[in-house]
Amino acid sequence: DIRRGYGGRVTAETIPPIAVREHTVDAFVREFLRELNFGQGVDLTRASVNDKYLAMARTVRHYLMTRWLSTLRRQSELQAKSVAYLSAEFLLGRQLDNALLAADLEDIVTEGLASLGIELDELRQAEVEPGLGNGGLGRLAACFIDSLATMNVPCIGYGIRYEYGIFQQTFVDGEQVEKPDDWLRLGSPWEFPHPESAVTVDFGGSVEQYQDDDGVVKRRWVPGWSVLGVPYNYMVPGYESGRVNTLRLWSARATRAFDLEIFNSGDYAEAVRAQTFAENISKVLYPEDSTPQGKELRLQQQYFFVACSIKDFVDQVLPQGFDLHKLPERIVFQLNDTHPVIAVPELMRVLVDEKGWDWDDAWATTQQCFAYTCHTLLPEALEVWPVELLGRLLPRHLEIIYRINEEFLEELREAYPDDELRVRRMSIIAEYPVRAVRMAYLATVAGSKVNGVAALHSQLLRDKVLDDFAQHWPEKFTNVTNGVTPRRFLKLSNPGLSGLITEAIGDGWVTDLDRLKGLEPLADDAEFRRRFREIKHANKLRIADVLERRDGIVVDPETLFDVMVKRLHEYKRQTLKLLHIVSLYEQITTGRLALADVTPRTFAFGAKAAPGYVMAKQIIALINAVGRTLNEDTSLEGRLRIAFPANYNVTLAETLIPAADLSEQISLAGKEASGTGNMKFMLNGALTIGTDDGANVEIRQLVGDENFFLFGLDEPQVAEIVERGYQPSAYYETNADLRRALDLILSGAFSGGDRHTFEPVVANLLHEDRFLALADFQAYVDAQAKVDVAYADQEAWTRSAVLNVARGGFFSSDRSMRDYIDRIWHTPPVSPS
Ligand code: F58
Repeated sequence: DIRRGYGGRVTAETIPPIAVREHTVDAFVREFLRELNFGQGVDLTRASVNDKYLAMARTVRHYLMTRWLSTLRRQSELQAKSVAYLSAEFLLGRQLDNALLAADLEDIVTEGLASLGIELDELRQAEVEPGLGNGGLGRLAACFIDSLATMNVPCIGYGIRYEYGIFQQTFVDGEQVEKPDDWLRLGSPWEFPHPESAVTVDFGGSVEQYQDDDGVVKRRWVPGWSVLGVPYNYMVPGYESGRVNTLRLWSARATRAFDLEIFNSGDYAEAVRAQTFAENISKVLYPEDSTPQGKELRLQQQYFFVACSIKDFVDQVLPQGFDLHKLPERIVFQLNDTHPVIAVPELMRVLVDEKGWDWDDAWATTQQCFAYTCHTLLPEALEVWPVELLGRLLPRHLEIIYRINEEFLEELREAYPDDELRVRRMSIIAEYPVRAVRMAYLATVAGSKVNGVAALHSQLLRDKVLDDFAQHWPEKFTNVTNGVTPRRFLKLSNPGLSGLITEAIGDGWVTDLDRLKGLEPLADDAEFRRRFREIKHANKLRIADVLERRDGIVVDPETLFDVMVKRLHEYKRQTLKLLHIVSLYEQITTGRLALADVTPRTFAFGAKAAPGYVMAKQIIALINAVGRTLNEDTSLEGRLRIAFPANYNVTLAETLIPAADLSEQISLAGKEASGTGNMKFMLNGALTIGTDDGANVEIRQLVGDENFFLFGLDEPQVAEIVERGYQPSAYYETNADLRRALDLILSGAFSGGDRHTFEPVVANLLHEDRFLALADFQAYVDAQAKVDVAYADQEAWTRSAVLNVARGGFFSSDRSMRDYIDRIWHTPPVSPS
C-alpha cells in the first residue's frame, strides 16, 4: 500500500511499533532539525535559543517515548500494585539533563549540536526550572519518583500544575522582593496536556437526605459549583531501568456548564469572571514554608487535586468493572504531609455515596489505602481547618469527618474508660480557639502507617507530637529516613567527582549507592586525595563563574567554602551563623584577632523567606547588610566574604553544593524533621558542622564523630532549658564576644549608623529567642574554631571529606524507597518487559 508506506490494512497487529529512535548522531541531528522546522516553524539560521532548546527537548523526549508507552501498556496488562504519591508539591528542577541521562544521549547530543554550531550548554541555560515546591518536602517528592522509576516500581505522582511556582526572589537594597515565577512563559516542552480527559470536581452546596430504591435513608452532596481538572502528564524516566513512570499534575479550568449558565443569562463579563475564578485554583503555589495560613484557596487546591486524582485512578487507571474491594491490592495513596489528607473523606464519599457501600466496609477499605508521612515537629506547622470553612466548601466531607471522629472516640472510650481527658486530646476535632479539623490526627486515624522522616524525628513523633496515638497503635508508627537521588545530586551535578568515583569503583554506585563504601580505602591514598581536592577546587571555580555571571558576586576559590542553603526560618538559625561572622569581624576590627589567624572563608547563603514572615525578611536584610560591609572592607583583605545570591533554587544548588567544604546544619535540636540538603553536601564531600538534629544524627553515626563537627544542646537538654524558663539575655550578659557582636549590630555598623534598622532582630534574640540561638552560640563558635584547625591540615581534611562520600550511600532515595516498600507499601518492582 503506497499511501501507507507498508503493506496491507491497518489493524492492531499491523500497526508498526512507534519508531525506536536510532542512537546515532545523524539520527539525532535529523530529528532535531525536523522538530525545529516542523515543531517550531523556524529554520536553523533564524532559530532563537528558545526555539533550539524546545526543539532539542522534544527530540530528547521522543527517545524516551517508547519506554513510556510500553511502561503504560505493561502496567495496564499486569495491574501490579502501584504507589500513588499525593503531594501538593513536586520541586523537579530542570528536566533536560536528567532526560539526557535517562535516554543515554549526552554524548550524541553534544556532538550532534556541535556539528550544527550549537553549544549544548547554551540550550541548558534556556530551561526555566519548574519550581513547583517550597523546599525540602517538594524536592523529596521529586527524588522519590526518580528512585521509583529507576527501581522499576509502578508509581503515579499526583499534584498540581501551578501556573506560578515559588516566587522569584530579588534583593532591592538588601531586602527581599518577590516576583511572580512565570515559568510557562516560553512554553514547557516536557508536559503532555490532556484536556479531553478533564474531570469535574465539585465544591460548596449542601447535603440532602433521600431514600434509596430500597427505602433506606441516605445522605448525598448537592454541590454548589464545580471546576474542571485538566491533567498534564510528565515523564519520570528511570535511570537504566527502561521504565518511564508518570507524574500527573492537574490544572483548573472552568466547566462549560458553569460559564454557559451565566452566559445564557447574558452577562458576558460575569462568564469571564467565572472562568478566572475557576482557574485561580491552580494559579499559584503558596509560598509558605512552615506555618499554614488556613486560606480558603489553599483548601480548594488541596481538595481539587486529590479529588481529580482519586477519580482518575478509579475511572481511568483501573480497568472497567474493577471490584473496588480489591483496591488495597492495587494502590496505596501516600499522603505527603497533611496537604492531601482531604483524600480520606473523599474516598469514603465515593465508596459510600457514589458506590453505595455500607460505612464499615468503606472504612475498612479506606484505611488500607492510605499511609501518612509527617514532615515537621513545629506545632504551629500542623494543619488545622476551621469547621466553618470546611463545612462551607465541602459540607459532605465535614459530615464524613465527624462520623469518622465519632466512631474513633467511641473506640477510645472503650479502650480508656476512665480517661476522658485523653479521649478529648485525641479528638480529630479541636474545640479551641475555633472548632477545627486536625488534619494530622485525621491522617493518623485513617492511615495504615504513619512515618517520620529521620530516626530522631520519628522518635519525637512517637514521644511528643503524636504520643497518644503511638500508645494506642504502636505498630502503626514507623520511620523512613529521607534520601536524595544520586542521579541528580551527584552524577549530574558533580561530573568531576562522579568520574573519579567511577574510575575507582566502577559505575554501579549510580543505582547502588552503598557501593561508595568501596572508596573508604582510598581515603588513605595520597594521589586519590590530591585528585579529590583538585575536583573540589574546579567546582569552586565553576561556582565562582556562575555567581559572577548570575549575580555579579565575586568569590575567591582559594578560600574555605562555608555554605548554608535552605529556607529562611528562625528554627534553622541563619542568625547563629551570622552572629559567628559578626563576632569574627568585631574581633578583627578591634584588633583582638589578627588577620593572619583568620582562615579565609567564603560564607555562602541561599534562602527565601515566606513573603509574610516579617522576621525572616529582616534576617535576610541583615545578612545582606553584614555582607555588604564585610565585602567592602578592604582591611579584611578578602579573608571574610559573604556571598548571598538571590533566588536560591534547585539549579543553583546543583552547582553550589559540589563546591562546598563545610555544610551548615545548625537548626535547634528537635526542630528540623530531617533535612535533605545535609545529605547532598555529604555525598559531595563537604564536612558537616551541625547539631544533633534530624538526619544529622544518622550522618554523624555513619561518618564518625571524628569526621563531623557536632555542637550544641541536644533535644532533651533543650526541653529541660525551656521547661526551666529560658533567659536569652543571661547569655548576652555573660558572654563578652556574643555581647560585642550583638552590640555591633545594634550600633548601626551595618545600617549606615541607623540604630533602629536591625533592632527588632536583636531584640527578638535578646528577649525571646524561641530557638535558643544565644544558648548555642559559644558551642558553635568553638566548633568553628575546630573547623579552622582541621582545615589547616588539608590532607586530613580531604581524608574526612572522602570518608563522608564513602559513608553516604545510606542517604540514597533508592534506599528510602526500599524502606517504604518494605515497611509501608508492599509494592514489588515489576520488570519492564
Ligand atoms: C521539610 N518540610 C522539613 N515543608 O522541614 C525537612 O526537615 C525535611 O527534610 C523535608 O521536609 C523532607 O522531609 C517542608 O519542606 C514544607 O515546605 C511545607 C510546604 C507547605 C506549607 C507547610 C510547609
